[in-house]
Parts: sequence; structure tokens; C-alpha cells
Amino acid sequence: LGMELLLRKAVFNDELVLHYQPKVGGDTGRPVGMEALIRWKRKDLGLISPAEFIQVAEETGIIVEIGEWVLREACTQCKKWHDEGMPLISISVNISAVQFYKQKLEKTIEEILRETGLEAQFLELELTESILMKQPEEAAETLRNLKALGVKISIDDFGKGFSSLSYLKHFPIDTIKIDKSFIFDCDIDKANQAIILAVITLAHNLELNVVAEGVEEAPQLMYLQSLQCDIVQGYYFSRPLEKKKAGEYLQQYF
Ligand code: G
Ligand code: G
Ligand code: NA
Ligand code: MN
Repeated sequence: LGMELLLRKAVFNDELVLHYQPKVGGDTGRPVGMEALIRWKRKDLGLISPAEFIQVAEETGIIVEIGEWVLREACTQCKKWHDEGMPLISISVNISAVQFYKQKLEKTIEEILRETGLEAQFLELELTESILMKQPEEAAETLRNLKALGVKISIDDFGKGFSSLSYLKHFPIDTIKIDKSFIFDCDIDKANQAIILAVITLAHNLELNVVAEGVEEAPQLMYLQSLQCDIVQGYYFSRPLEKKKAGEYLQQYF
């Protein structure tokens, strides 16, 4: 109860901030995108991780308001970077189940794109398999509407859940993001290597892009590069950065 009230005040009092984690080209090492990751800045406790409040936000429904704020803030920031002459990166936004299945997510996103002036092709939504499998028919319809706007769709944490592969045929997706649990020791773990090879081969044969998240060390990057992984992300390149630092990161690649 206390948490819900505090969250409502947080939305109202501008206590939410976005940090941005770079995604870089597997071959070039240059930034191709930023993932927006929310944090709650509390005067008493400092930065609070979404792991500690997203679930409560979902249960109380306040995630819808928070999610809209995240989309608007992320699109505004990405447009600003473009206007400043930064590399034409895309912005990735994590979408929760409640937000995804809310009526007319497409309308909200269309409005935010119009308002912020960001071209749809530069907005990518990160959705987990479990979100899509909750109500596959409705999900497919929403995805088709989002694709019609020109927005990109990425499957986050791929391989972590228990869902089937058949949805890769039926859902109009652009990108598969391999879960970090397969990546952290992929320079030495044979099972994870087999899984990563299979996922990259599958994705490329379906003409999907592949992102590896959670790349922390050079040997993991080298293994992923040897398999032509399209995009890589992780602490090896950068931790999530506050807005100003994220701009400085991009500026190096002007
Ligand atoms: O950045 P961090 O490792 O603290 O993120 C923890 C979790 O919170 C991740 O699962 C991430 O996807 C999720 N998350 C971060 N930002 C958002 C957001 O804006 N919306 C939603 N729904 N989840 C987010
Ligand atoms: O659920 P999602 O994949 O959106 O969560 C992303 C989370 O992973 C964020 O909380 C982010 O801070 C974290 N993260 C990003 N890069 C790395 C990394 O290299 N290693 C680990 N362990 N976590 C990472
Ligand atoms: Na994500
Ligand atoms: Mn993920």
C-alpha cells in the first residue's frame, strides 16, 4: 500500500528518470541504439532499481502511466540526439504485459511519435516471449498495428522462458535478443555456445536481427563476433548511463 502511494507521487513529482545503455554493432563497435531503463530517484533512498518497483506498478495498474511517461521521455531524448547531429541511433523501450494489453497501445504510441517528431523506424519495443504468449491472438493483432506504424519489435530475454518457437513465424518481429544467462560464460561454456549458435542461425534464416545482451568481457564478444552476431550490449561496452553521460558517449562517435 505504501509503495503504491509513493509511486503515484513519484510520477507526479518527476522522481522517475531514464538511464540509457548503448547497443553497438557487433562488427563495428559503433553505437546503433540505446535502451531506456527506468530508475526511481528518491530523496531519502537514492536510485531505486525497477526490479524493486515494476511488479508493484504492474499490480496496481500505475505501470500504464509510468510506461507512457517512459515512451514519451525516451522518444523525446532520441529525437534530441538526432537533432544534435549524433549518430542516427534507435531507442529501445521495455514494455510490460499490462501496458501491452491495455486498449490502444498503438494509438498512444502513434500520438507520442507525432508529438515528439521521432520517426517510427527509430523506436523499438522490447517485449518478452511470455507477454506475447499470454494472449497470442490479441498480441498478433497489436503487433500488426504497431508494425503498420513503422515501429520495430524485439523479443527480449529470448530463450529464458518456456514458450514455443512457432510464434516466430506468426508474429511480425524484427529482432531477437538472446537472454544474458546464455552470454555471460559463452567463451567457455559448450552448452551455451550450442544454444547461441542455434539461435543466431535460426534468426538469420528467418531474416531477423540478433542482439546479445550481458556482454561483460572481451572473450565473449570475440565468440559472438565469430558467429556474426549483429548487435551486442553489456557492461563491456557501457553500463546504463544517465542522460548527460549517454549523450557524451554518443558524442565520441559524431
Ligand atoms: O536496468 P535494470 O537491470 O535495473 O532493469 C531491471 C528490470 O527492469 C529489467 O527486466 C528491465 O527490463 C526492467 N525495466 C527497466 N526499465 C523498464 C521500463 O521502462 N519499463 C518496464 N516495463 N520495465 C523496465
Ligand atoms: O530484462 P532486461 O533484459 O530489459 O534487463 C536488462 C537488465 O540487464 C538491466 O537491468 C541492465 O542493467 C542489466 N544489464 C545490462 N548489461 C548487463 C551486463 O553486461 N551484465 C549483467 N549482469 N547485467 C546487465
Ligand atoms: Na530489455
Ligand atoms: Mn533482456
